[in-house]
Amino acid sequence: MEVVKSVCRSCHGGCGALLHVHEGRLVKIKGDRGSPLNRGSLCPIGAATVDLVNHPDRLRHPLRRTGPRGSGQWQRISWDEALDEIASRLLKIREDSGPESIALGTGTGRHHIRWVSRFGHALGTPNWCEPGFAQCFHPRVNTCLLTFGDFPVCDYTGGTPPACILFWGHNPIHSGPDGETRFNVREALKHRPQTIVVDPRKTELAAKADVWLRVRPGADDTLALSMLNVIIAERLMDERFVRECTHGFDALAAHVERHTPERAGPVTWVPAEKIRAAARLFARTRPAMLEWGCAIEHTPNCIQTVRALSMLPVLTGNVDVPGGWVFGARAIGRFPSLAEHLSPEAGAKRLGAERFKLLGGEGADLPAAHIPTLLAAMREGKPYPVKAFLVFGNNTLSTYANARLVHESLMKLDFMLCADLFMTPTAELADIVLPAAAWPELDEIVGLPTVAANVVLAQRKAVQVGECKSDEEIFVALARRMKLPVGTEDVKEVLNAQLKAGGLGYDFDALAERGFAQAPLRYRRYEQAGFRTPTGKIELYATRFEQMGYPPLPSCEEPPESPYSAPALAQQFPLVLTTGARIPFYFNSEHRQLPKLRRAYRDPRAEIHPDTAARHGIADGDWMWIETRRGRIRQKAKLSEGIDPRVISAEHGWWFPEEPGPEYGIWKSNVNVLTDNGPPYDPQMGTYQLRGLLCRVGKVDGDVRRQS
Ligand SMILES: Nc1nc2c(c(=O)[nH]1)N[C@H]1C(S)=C(S)[C@@H](COP(=O)(O)OP(=O)(O)OC[C@H]3O[C@@H](n4cnc5c(=O)[nH]c(N)nc54)[C@H](O)[C@@H]3O)O[C@H]1N2
Ligand SMILES: Nc1nc2c(c(=O)[nH]1)N[C@H]1C(S)=C(S)[C@@H](COP(=O)(O)OP(=O)(O)OC[C@H]3O[C@@H](n4cnc5c(=O)[nH]c(N)nc54)[C@H](O)[C@@H]3O)O[C@H]1N2
Ligand code: SF4
Ligand SMILES: [Mo]
Repeated sequence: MEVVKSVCRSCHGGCGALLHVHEGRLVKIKGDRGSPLNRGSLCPIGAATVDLVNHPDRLRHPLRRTGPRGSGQWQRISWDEALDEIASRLLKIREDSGPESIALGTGTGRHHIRWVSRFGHALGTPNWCEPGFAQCFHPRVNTCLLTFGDFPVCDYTGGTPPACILFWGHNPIHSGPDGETRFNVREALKHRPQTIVVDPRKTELAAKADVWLRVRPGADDTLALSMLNVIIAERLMDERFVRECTHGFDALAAHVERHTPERAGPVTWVPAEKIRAAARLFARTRPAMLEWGCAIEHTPNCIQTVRALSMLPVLTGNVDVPGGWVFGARAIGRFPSLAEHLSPEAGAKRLGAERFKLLGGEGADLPAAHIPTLLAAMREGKPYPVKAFLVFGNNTLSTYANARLVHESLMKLDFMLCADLFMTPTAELADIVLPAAAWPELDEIVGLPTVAANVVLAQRKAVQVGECKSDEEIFVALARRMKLPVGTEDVKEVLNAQLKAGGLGYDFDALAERGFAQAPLRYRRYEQAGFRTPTGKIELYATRFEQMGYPPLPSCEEPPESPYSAPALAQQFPLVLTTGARIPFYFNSEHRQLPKLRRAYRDPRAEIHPDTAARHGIADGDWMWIETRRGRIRQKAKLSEGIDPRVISAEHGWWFPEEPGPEYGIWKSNVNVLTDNGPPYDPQMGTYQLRGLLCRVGKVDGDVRRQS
């Protein structure tokens, strides 16, 4: 038995993992006790890796569609045939319609995410996208890069435990994204910090919190501004830090004066005294950290919500201190993105970039295209046609808002390619499907926490499954087949270039031997260097925002679909719907085909208050329908005293691999049948609304499994 030291990538994670290989087959996975991120633990998803890798339904060779798009008729082809066909189709489309008519898509934080835009740059197209770009994490990253000069992360590894943690729209003990693994959070909780939780559901964290603010979904901006109001009005700030390290405090103070908890209470559904209690507790307990999640990025006021929240640790002096928010070592070098090969004219064609500068323009760290604009270009050919879509690890029909419209858009394509581990309802729409390698089948490096990169880990190829290739290898093979002038180096060369630029002193093989390398954390770096912003300070008043024509101070804005912004609609759809709260058994739309996980969690569930359920004759475990203006789906009712009687929380990512293709039940329980991808969008980022929508519910009669 061979044991390969690697790193789990079944989530954004990075848990150290020991892969046990027998006769070329993965037979066991164990957590690596030596890893600083998990100290030997694995979550249920990571523990199911052997079943994932060896699953009988894995795609094992390339496929070509033989019937009409979406007919589910496929024929096995060789890699040579697949690469030839893809190369010739893409070269023809590029010649006829321009490189920008070819778009690329990928999924959240995948190992190959930067390779996607790299391949786009080599091809000459600025249009690549990821459903988490405008909706998840990158709003936080780009906002902080512009106003802090760097991206702060929670300090779990420096030896000083936090005295207070504010969990806002984030449930990291289940989701643990971006290398701030659930295990580090649980470890910190053992030191019994004060905790504040801002969540519409009574989660495990909320139930144990010192203060729980049961916010109305979508009202986080108003709540955050009222907490800033309390901290400033009651002079709870770290006066020295604010004076020496921030820019624009007086303007902010004047700006939030009217946002009192008393005004925020009725709109946020949080009593004013609770808001005051939370603000006081956070400001008086140091060191404190903010654990923020994607819930704050799921409304069209995403960026200003992020802005307001980011100021809580700043005003209270919890930045760049042990046990608070810290900046990373960035021990992984810049990825060779080949962006320099994209001409300014080609770059200017990036869809949505001109309007949404934090997503695709000068305010973006990694500029991406705006998904609703891209889909419209597929459907309507405006502002120019998008004819090809190359999808590398994304179940588009499941995770993009307004799934019916997404389907209509994809059906209009001339050419679609999908690389995935499994046949999905999205892959069924492709012309060619490629078998992608899962994480134990490829070499990569990852720096965690994401952006901060205090730890650099090596992911190592332990096994080969069928004819699967890593996405990285596919890009290199395609670039070579298309005879592109750049992007043709071996994968290892690219990994080594990054490691060299990171300055840790290891090449890939040396790092792989060790498993990981850790850079020491340093605090109070600003005392020497200041902050990398135009004013050298953390910008409460954002000068870069002002230059780009965006509000320099955070504002609140009711989501377009809410009981207050759309009262007439609320007559018909009286309940507030939030979507996507993570569960520990699945990663977004993945893993429903793994028997162990499916036994632990068989069906989609939506949380509902018992009084609301009773009014509709719904009992715990009953199938209920949930309906918005866009459509209707079914999930099982999970009765919960903790949720507001006016709120429903439905799960995302559901389809049923056990049901017949090509649809695999994608229209039954897919929460994105209910969401909208139309305007208004966040003016800076192009974000659409996934939380705080209007819905109604009812009991499903009869046997739901027989209904289509
Ligand atoms: N309504 C609603 N919608 C949401 C959310 C929500 O909360 N509510 N959350 C949003 C957020 S935050 C995000 S980030 C997105 C996530 O959305 P995505 O990142 O698109 O997630 P998935 O659709 O699960 O896509 C993962 C696909 O990649 C495949 N895959 C896994 N590993 C590999 C690999 O190594 N290579 C390749 N080629 N394929 C691989 C999987 O089999 C799966 O089909 O969803 C968004 N959508
Ligand atoms: N096991 C597992 N882990 C995952 C994922 C997964 O699918 N499964 N997905 C990964 C991805 S892509 C991401 S982005 C992260 C996301 O992980 P998190 O950032 O933790 O996001 P969620 O779990 O979607 O939502 C966090 C909490 O926000 C609450 N919430 C819902 N609506 C609102 C609201 O309007 N305001 C506030 N304040 N709270 C609200 C929910 O009840 C939930 O408890 O997790 C990653 N990790
Ligand atoms: S938390 Fe993520 S990285 Fe860790 S074992 Fe689970 S899936 Fe793997
Ligand atoms: Mo995400």
